[in-house]
Amino acid sequence: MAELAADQHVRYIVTVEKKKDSFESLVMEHIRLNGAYWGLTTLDLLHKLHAVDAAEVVDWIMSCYHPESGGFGGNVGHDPHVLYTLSAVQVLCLFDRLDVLDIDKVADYVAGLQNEDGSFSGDVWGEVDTRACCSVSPQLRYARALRFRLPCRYQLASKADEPVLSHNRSAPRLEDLMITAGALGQKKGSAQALRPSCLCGAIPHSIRELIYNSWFSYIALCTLSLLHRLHKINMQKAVDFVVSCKNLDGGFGAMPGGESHAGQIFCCVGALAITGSLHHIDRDLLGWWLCERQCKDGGLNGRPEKLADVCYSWWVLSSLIMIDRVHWIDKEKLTKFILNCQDKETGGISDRPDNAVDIYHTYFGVAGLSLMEYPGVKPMDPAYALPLDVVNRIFLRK
Ligand code: GRG
Repeated sequence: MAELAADQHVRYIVTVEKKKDSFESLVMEHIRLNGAYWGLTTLDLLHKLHAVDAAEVVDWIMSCYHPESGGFGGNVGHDPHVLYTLSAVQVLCLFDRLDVLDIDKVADYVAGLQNEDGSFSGDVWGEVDTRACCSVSPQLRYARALRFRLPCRYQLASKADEPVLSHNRSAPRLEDLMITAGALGQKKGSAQALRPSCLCGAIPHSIRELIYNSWFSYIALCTLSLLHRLHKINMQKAVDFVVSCKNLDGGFGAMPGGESHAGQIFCCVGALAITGSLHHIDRDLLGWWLCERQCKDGGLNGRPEKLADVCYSWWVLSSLIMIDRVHWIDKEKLTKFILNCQDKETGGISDRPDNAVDIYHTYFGVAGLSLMEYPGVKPMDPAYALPLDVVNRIFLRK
C-alpha cells in the first residue's frame, strides 16, 4: 500500500498559505479563515504546527474580528458569520490562544443567532425581512455555495413550505446572484477550477436551508462548548431542532424533511454528542446507513448513488465513531483509497484519484486517516474536529 507523503503535504500547505496570489488562494479569499482551520489542523495532525509563525496567525485571525458584533468574518473586511467564528475559535484552540478573545462577547454573538424554534441562523442577515419579496428560482438551489462566495443578504420571509426570499437594501441584485448560481451549477463537477469554491456543503433542497440549517446548530454548539458558554442558549430547544431533522432511514438532513446526507449527519450527531444527547439516535439504523456509504473502490460517498469523495472519510467515520459503529467499515480499503488520492510529488490530497488537490481534501483525507489510527498522525476528537490533545487541554484544564 502507498504511504502517507506527510512531508510533501506539509510543504504543500505552507506554500498555499504563502502564495496569496495563486488561483487557490484567490478563490478561497472569502473563506480564508475556514481554509486556515483546514490547513493548520492538518499541520498539527502531522506534528508540524510550528512550521507557521503562531503570533502572525493569531494577529491575522484577530484582524478578521468584528468587535461591535463579536463575530469573525471569513477574511479581513468580510461580514461576520458563525462558520468563520467557529474556525477562528478552533485555530485559537490549536495555538492555545483563547486568551486573546473577549469570550463572552463572542459567545453572545453566537447565542444571539438562536431562533425561536431552537435552530440557528448563520449570521444576522438570517433575520426575517419581508421587504422586496420574490419567489425562488431553481437556480438558487446552488445558493448555499454562493452564500460563502458573496456578501449574500437574501433572507427568508417566512417558514412556510413555499420558500419566499427577501433582501435588504444593501444586497446584491437577485439577477446577479441567479446568473452566478446558474454558472456555478453548470460548471460544478466539470470544472476543476471551481472546486475550492464549491466546498461549502450539499446542495440545499430549498432556499430555506440557507437560513435554518442543522450545520449552523452544530457550528454554534461546538463554538459555545469550546468557549465553555453553552449555558447562554436554550439547549433543550437546540437539541429538539436537531432531532427534528432526523429521518426514517436513521440519517439527518439539513432541516426537517431534508434528505439524509453524510455531512448533515456529522453535524447532527456532533451536535447531539456535544450536548450529551446521543440517546436520540438509533445507532444500528444510522450505522447501517453510514456503512453503506462505502463504495467498491473503498472510498465513501455522502449519500446513495453518488461517487466516493475523500472528504466523506471524515463526515462518515467521525459519525460512526460517535455512535460506536466504526468497525462496520473496511478500514484497509478506505485507507488505500485516501492514499491513492495523494499527489506524492508536490503534496496535497484530491477528492478522487488523479484529480487536482486542494486544502479541503488534504485536511479531510489526513483527518480520515487520523480516525483510522494511521501511524504518525495525531488522534482526533470526532465531535470537535480538533486533535484530541487540544480538546483535552480545553476540557481537562477547566
Ligand atoms: C468543523 C469539520 C467542521 C465542520 C464545520 C461546515 C460544517 C461545520 C459542516 C458541513 C457539513 C457538510 C454539509 C458537508 C458536506 C460537504 C460536501 C462535500 C457537500 C457536497 O454536496 P454535493 O451534493 O455532493 O455537491 P454529493 O457528494 O452529495 O454529490
